[in-house]
Amino acid sequence: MHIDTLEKQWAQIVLGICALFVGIIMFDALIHSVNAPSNVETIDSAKLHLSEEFAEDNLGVQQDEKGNIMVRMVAGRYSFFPKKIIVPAETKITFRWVSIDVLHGVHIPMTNMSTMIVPGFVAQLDTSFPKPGDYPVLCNEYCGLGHDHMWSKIEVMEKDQWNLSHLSSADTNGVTENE
Ligand SMILES: [Cu+2]
Repeated sequence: MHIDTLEKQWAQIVLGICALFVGIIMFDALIHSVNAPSNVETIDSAKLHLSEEFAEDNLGVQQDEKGNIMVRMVAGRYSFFPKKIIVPAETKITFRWVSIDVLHGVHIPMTNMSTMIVPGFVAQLDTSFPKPGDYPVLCNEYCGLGHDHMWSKIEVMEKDQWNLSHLSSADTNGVTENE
């Protein structure tokens, strides 16, 4: 079969572009751990307050005996609850998000945190904050008239300081011990 030289060159350019895109996706997935959320877990969104895990007292930051940090958050029109949490920088943190009403999204700039929060499902993601500071938590799925105002804040502390504040102010700031 005869293929024109010019056509061959264009085919090579197209294949090259495809290879570049696949390369970028692989690089982000393997090096920056930017992956599609893969946790599938259901929950009754209408009964979150009655559920053991997402009852009000249980929200926010918790740390188990091994030192693993888990954050449980509820999204509802038009905020994320608890309104403010404090976590350490440069530490792996597991976030579990649920919605109390409609579809929401959560995006935290400078991290890999960007996922939908689908009612009826638990969105779980591991992330870490590169440096101390205030990080905005933004809803990136249109959820109603107040969507523009749907945001909250995560305060990220120096790793060493966080341990101290965690011990000294256990019951404030939404920081509690895990039973
Ligand atoms: Cu929203």
